[in-house]
Amino acid sequence: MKEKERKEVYMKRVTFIHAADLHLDSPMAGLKSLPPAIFKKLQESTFAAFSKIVDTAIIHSVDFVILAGDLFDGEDRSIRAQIRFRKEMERLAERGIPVFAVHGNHDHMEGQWVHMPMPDNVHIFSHEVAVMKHTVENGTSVHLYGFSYPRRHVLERMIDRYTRKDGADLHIGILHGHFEGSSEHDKYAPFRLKDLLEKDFDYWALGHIHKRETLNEHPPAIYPGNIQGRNRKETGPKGCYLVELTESGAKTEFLEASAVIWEEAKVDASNADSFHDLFGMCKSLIEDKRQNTKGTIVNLTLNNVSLSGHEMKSIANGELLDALQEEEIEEESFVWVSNLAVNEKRIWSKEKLAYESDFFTELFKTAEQVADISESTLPLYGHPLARKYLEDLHEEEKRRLAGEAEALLVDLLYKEHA
Ligand SMILES: [Mn+2]
Repeated sequence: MKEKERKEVYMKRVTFIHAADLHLDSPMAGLKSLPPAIFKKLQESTFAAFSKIVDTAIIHSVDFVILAGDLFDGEDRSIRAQIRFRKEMERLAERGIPVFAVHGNHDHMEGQWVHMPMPDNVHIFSHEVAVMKHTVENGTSVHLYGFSYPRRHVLERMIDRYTRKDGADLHIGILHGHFEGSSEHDKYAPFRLKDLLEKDFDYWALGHIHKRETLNEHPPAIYPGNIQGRNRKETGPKGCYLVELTESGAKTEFLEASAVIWEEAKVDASNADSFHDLFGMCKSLIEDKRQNTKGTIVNLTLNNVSLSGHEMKSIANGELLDALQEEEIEEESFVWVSNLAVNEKRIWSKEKLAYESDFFTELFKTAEQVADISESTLPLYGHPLARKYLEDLHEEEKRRLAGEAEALLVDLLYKEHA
């Protein structure tokens, strides 16, 4: 009994913040068409989000902070970004909060940059997997394992070089790398879940994949995602994890930090009988999306739109989008519709057409088989100049494009057929 009591009193426990993919000073390229005030807010957003994470660390007075790679967006690490980063590190230093960080494929060590020294509380892992020991105020000791990218392309299975080293109460792996099974990121320092679990660590602080994901619960293996969305593909709230780790398990909590949120939204326009109705629907969606002290950029899709010819024409001309943007005051909690896609109500039903005509049955079958549209996009993606500016298409986008092509074709044929 006594033994048990003592164990409870001396329970080994640490608290920390786990963040990754800060991409500080991300240039937000390709978004210059936004109104200047919003563009400026976006350019500032990676810093604002990081500042909020440091606030969180201070408010919760955590034992330490882990940054799992891609601290800076560019391999040249702008001086502005380093100064801002150092200021945040100094705020943590004043409170005696250490930081354990690795560099990733974006801020790898081979880049040319003006070297700005960091305060002593900042511990950066070198290019070989190493162990750092840290003992927190309550006496709990931790081994932290990690490495920084010596160059951009690290294709080796770095996970094989992580080995648990006895001599600490808790063991935390920091790894900026590619989880085999996810497809949208470069396959650097790949690993499987099995590899992580075999190491017998208490927590895996992952980085590299920008979408938040918990790969495993016990022990936690977490991608916190990036701290601020940088384009329309990086949707939803972004932030960091607050972790309380003990010998018997972990409590994890996601905390939002982003200054601007990207969103995809849909409006079902079936009941809109006029341009005015549709405008009202869009306006009320915009008010639903509005958040306190935070901007929102929305990509809006209107479905089942069926209005008179000239109303459809004015929407196609961009007048609806203009009207929505015009009403928006560029203040802190803005909701900016940056893109408007319109899907007309279909005057044909797929089932009915397929039932009535062998021709359409054949067409739908063919369309389904065109799951891989890479052949059609080859001329574009094969073009050396165009390729530089294009990102690879997600599976979802490919399906959407194939669906749109099918609808376009049927619309055309249906009109002839009818
Ligand atoms: Mn990244």
